Amino acid sequence: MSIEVFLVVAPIFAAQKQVHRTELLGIEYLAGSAREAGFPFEVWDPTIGEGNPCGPGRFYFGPSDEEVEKRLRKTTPDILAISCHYGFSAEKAYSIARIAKRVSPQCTVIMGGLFVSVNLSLAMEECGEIDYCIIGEADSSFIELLKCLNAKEDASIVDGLIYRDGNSIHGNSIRSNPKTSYIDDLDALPLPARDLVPIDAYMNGSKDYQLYGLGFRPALSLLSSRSCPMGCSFCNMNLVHGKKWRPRSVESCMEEIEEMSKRWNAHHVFIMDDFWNLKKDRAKEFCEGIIKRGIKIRWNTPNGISVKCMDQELAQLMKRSGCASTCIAIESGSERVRHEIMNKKTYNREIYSSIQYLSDAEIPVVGFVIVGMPGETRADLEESKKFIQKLDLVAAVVSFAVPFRGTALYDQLSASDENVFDGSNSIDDYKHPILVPDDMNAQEIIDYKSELLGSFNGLGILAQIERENERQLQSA
Ligand code: B12
Ligand code: SF4
Repeated sequence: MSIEVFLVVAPIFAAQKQVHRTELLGIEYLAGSAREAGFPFEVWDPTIGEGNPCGPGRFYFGPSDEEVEKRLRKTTPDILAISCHYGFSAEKAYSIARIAKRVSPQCTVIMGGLFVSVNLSLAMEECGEIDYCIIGEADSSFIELLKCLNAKEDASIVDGLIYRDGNSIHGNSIRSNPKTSYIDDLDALPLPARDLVPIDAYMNGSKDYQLYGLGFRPALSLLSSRSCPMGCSFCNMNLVHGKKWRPRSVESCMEEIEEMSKRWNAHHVFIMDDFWNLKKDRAKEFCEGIIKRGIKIRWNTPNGISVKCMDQELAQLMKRSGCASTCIAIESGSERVRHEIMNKKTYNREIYSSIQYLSDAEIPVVGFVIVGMPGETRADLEESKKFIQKLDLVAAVVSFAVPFRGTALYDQLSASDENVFDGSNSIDDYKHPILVPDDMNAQEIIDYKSELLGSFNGLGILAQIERENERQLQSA
């Protein structure tokens, strides 16, 4: 008999009672690999549903301690796996680990996700009840650890594993193996195990996740490649997925999309890649695949696509294959800010022409913009605004810069201030400017953001397009 795994999604906090939902691909991938290796796997996502008020303008999405205890007494797992991405979830994740050990001291607690990948041994230092952590992409390493635990063998050779020397719960000697290997052949992984998660809640919950008015429903998410080689100074995605872009074959993506449509009756696919169009020819093949197979699906790219790899042919193929809208990572309309501050080597002409190709293909474009990077000046922001306002966008999504741990931005700021606020208390943190240019004040940057947001009135247009697309899908 194999050991049984119970995976819990760490609770989250938000400023509103309802948060947008999409499926959690990382967990579905882990569940698929565990099943293939023969380990019974159960998932509990207690963040689904409405949040409970927990302070002024603050809502908690997660279970009470009593609910956790009840659930763990009922499930009695051999392994409690906790998925924790965000700093604001960590304390609650620790509480779940503590309850698990109280209910069943022999239960092994494993934590993974972005939080561990960024903070390494911190979770095990702060919570003695966590036995192991795994850094980064864990599809292989998690299964290796399960195999070792199942066979009661030494696990200390597992790539990216953080463990306690001597296996004492409160042992101080924490060791860690660096994360060195990433999965090159993504086609070899089982498809995300959508049947092991509350998929209806994710598919229909996406109605709240309108992605700036662009999401249809029911919707599922696809990861056609992992990682991105760009290295922007504000991004820490590579701590989970490494720096090398790794694509799946177009064939395998088409099989998954077909399954999404036929088995799950999805009407829409969110392409969640970090750099979907890194190889232009592959992106074209991807669109042609949908067209040739006649898959009736709409799709979009909520994570943004790159302006570096776009041309007229690709934009036209995107449209013909059902691309309903797209987000473009502009970040700043000032080349100086992008190149010297953000380490983003894109050019204004690339931004301009990509948006033109997409608009000509009648694909609505939303632009992502970040404001308040250290070293950015009022003049940069003015230049940026002028450039962005001239672009053919239906909407702009303007975010205040956040120095996430593990980014070059965080390292730069922490070199002179050891208490850099990394925005890890709550999602609400991202709603206020954390960094303000030297020659501006916080209110000015808030006003700047509002003005830029107000420059485009496309959300109404997007809602109309959404209704029209749904009508077409239903009559198809
Ligand atoms: C899809 C996505 C979302 C989705 C779903 C999030 C989720 N929980 O999966 C939604 C839209 C909800 C979302 C929201 C947000 N997101 Co988000 N999101 C992503 C994105 C683009 C992809 C995640 C993904 O599916 N990856 C693919 C899978 C395969 O990887 P994975 O989930 O990391 O899982 C692997 C490992 O982490 C590990 N693992 C995961 N769980 C476990 C558990 C165990 C036990 C083990 C051993 C291993 C393990 O193994 C998995 C398989 O290899 C990432 C960027 C990225 N590329 O990672 C940003 C990212 C994680 N998000 C980010 C942010 C900031 C947010 C928001 C705070 C944005 C906002 N301002 O509101 C919100 C808050 C989320 C919330 N409400 O909790 C930042 C995080 C930065 C940080 N904090 O350091 C990222 C890195 C984007 C970026 N470039 O800045 N997000
Ligand atoms: S292009 Fe996007 S995913 Fe790649 S490093 Fe920059 S922000 Fe991160």
